[in-house]
This record gives sequence, C-alpha cells and structure tokens, in this order.
Amino acid sequence: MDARGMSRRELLRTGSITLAGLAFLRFGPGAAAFAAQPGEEVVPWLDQPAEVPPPARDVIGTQLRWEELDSWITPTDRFFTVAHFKVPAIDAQAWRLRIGGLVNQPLSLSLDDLKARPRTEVTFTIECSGNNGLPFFTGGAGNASWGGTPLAPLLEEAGLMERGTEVVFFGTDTGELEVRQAKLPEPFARSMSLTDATSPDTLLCYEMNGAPLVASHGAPLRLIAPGWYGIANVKWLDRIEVLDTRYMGNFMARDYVTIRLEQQAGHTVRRETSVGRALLKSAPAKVARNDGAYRIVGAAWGAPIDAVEVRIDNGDWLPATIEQGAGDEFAWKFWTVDWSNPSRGEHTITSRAIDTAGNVQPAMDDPRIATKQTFWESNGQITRRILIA
Ligand SMILES: Nc1nc2c(c(=O)[nH]1)N[C@H]1C(S)=C(S)[C@@H](COP(=O)(O)O)O[C@H]1N2
Ligand SMILES: [Mo]
Repeated sequence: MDARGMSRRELLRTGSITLAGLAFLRFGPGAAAFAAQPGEEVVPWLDQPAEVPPPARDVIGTQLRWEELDSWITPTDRFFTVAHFKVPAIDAQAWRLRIGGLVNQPLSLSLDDLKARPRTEVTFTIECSGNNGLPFFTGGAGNASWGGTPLAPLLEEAGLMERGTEVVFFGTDTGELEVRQAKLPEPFARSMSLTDATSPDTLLCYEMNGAPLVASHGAPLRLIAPGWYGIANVKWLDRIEVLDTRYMGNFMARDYVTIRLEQQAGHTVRRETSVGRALLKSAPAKVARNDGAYRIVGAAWGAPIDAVEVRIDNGDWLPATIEQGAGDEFAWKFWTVDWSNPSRGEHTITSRAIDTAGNVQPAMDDPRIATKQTFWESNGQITRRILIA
C-alpha cells in the first residue's frame, strides 16, 4: 500500500462514525438509498461504454444506463433488448403455441388458452451473457416481474414419451445462417434438458411488469427461465419440441459457446461449453453526492447473494449493505457503501459479489476469466473510474 492509500484508510477509520451519521440523514432514513433523493447528484463515471458499432446495432437495442438506476424493478421502456434477427410481426389472434415431438398428444394453444391456466409470477434479473464482454455492451441486464403459466404441467398434459430428454424452444424469428457452403434459414432456438425445462420456475410468460408483454420483449409469449442467462429465455415462442437427442442449433452449439484454453500438466486443453446458467456477478451502478456526502450504489445477481464488497482504489475490501432484494431468489440485490471523505482526483471502484455457497465473483485475472477466448459469460469483477472534483 502506498502512503496515499494508508492515509485514505486512516481517514475512513477516524471519519466513519460522524460521516455515516451525516450520510444517513442526508440520504434519508428508510428511503431506498439507491433511489434518487432530493438534492442528490450523480457523479458520472469517467469510463463510458463505446458506441454500438453498425453490425451489433442490429442486435443490441436498448441498454440499461447504470447511472440512471433508481428503481429495483427496471421499467419496461428502459429494459435492455437483444434480438439476433428481426423482431417478427406476429398476429396474436391467429398465433398458436404448438407443443410436439416426443409427446403422445401434441397441443396447439391460443394465448387465451394459456391465460386461462394457473398464473404465477417471478421477479427475475435477466442478463445477456455478452454483457461486459464487449466495450460497447455494459447495459445488458435488467430486473422485471414476469407473469405467465408454468411449463411443466403443459408438457405433462401433452404426455411426455419415456425417451424424451431434451426440450427445444423455437422462436418465430428466423435468419440466414451459414455452415460451410450451406446458407439456410434457421429459426432462433434454444434447448434445455427435460429436467431443467420442467423446473417449477420455468414459465411461459405473457406479462412483464404487470402489463401485457410488448413486442420487443417477446410478445405474445416468451420463455422465462429464472437463473439462466438471457439467451435461454426464448422470445416470440412458436413451438416447443421434445427430442431424444441434444439440440445442436446455432445458439446452442456454434454461437454462445464459451471457449477456454486451460493449462493442464504442461498441455493446453481447449474447453467448450454452451452458455447456460447465469453466473455470480455485481456491478457498481453509480456514485451519488448529496451535500458533500458520497454513496456508492450497485447491484448483484446471477446466484443467491450472501454479501457484496467494494474496493476503492487499492484499498481494503469494504462490506456493502444490501438494500433491496434480499428475499428474492432470482432478482438482483441493490447494495450501497458510504464513501467517506473521498480525496479530490481520480479513483477506481470495484465490486465483488459473494454467494451463499461462499463463491467469490472472480477477478479479471482469475483463470476462469483470463483463459476465456470468447466474450460470453464475462462475470469478472467490474472496475469503474470516477473523478472527485
Ligand atoms: N426468439 C428470440 N429469443 C431471444 C433472442 C432472440 O434473438 N430471439 N435473444 C436472446 C438473448 S441473447 C437475450 S440476452 C434475451 C434478451 O431479452 P430481452 O430483449 O427481453 O431483454 O432474449 C433472448 N431470447
Ligand atoms: Mo444474450
């Protein structure tokens, strides 16, 4: 530690009691500390995401602006959007969900049929597995309440055949994809094991944040797979098919594949995995200043969160206070840290989440992140830069 770091920590120690008391008053007791308070000002990060370049611009639409984070539920019009092909035009009246493949009784269901079934709701933070993997993609996460009907009883009704092991979810959206010389239309599709697909958490969802699902988020019907990366949550559902083999479509086996080059006893071993379950992650969202008091606010998600810690510059890891979301299994937790007496000048702020099993969100130089050759599943610790004037 350098002398500056030491004196900064000294300041933290000596100043913490009075400043914590003041900060409490300034940010308001009981009020959600992450929400914008009267008189509060957000200090913008020095590092801002790059502009989305033309090819990716067709895929990535809205992104979350972290500095604007002021509600635990992300309003639908601020919720990030990803669409690999064009958003399909679907006539909800004529639309039917087909369930087929290795079932005894294939089904064809209208939206009203689905709405007439038992309704459940889950608050789930979706993150795109590409988030933070590219310099222009840092706002690919959001938290919404999702309403719909559980998938498992429907598959049961369709009469699953004994040999069915895999469930494929086909979207209505289709693109031209090339494998060697074959350039063919391929629908967006993802699969899950039958066990995962029939989890009681898996929903066929027609509502988002208490309103009918909108086109950009998958209307009339999308899959909601709490605990999984965005890619698994297939929008614009067209049909569901039960198979007895792995499904090897583009978004399972060619794209959304994480490649790592690992060292094993002097050999380089290549490991490829299909993006699946979400990973433990956190992000500093914003630094708010209120009458000279500073507060760092952030979010943590991707696994059951036990704690969040924050590091300012090269200082010690400081415990954050979990402010909201503690009881919600699949939703992000908002956390805050009071930043007492920051010195003028540039600082870095890093956060790390710790899950209930004791796993720590990996540092950027952790082999799990450093051996990664593709940008998916970038759950390494995020460092933001800020200037205190
Ligand atoms: N049919 C279909 N579903 C899809 C996609 C898509 O391109 N087509 N993109 C996926 C990806 S990569 C993500 S991150 C999420 C994004 O969901 P959102 O746009 O509602 O935030 O949708 C997933 N579902
Ligand atoms: Mo994604």
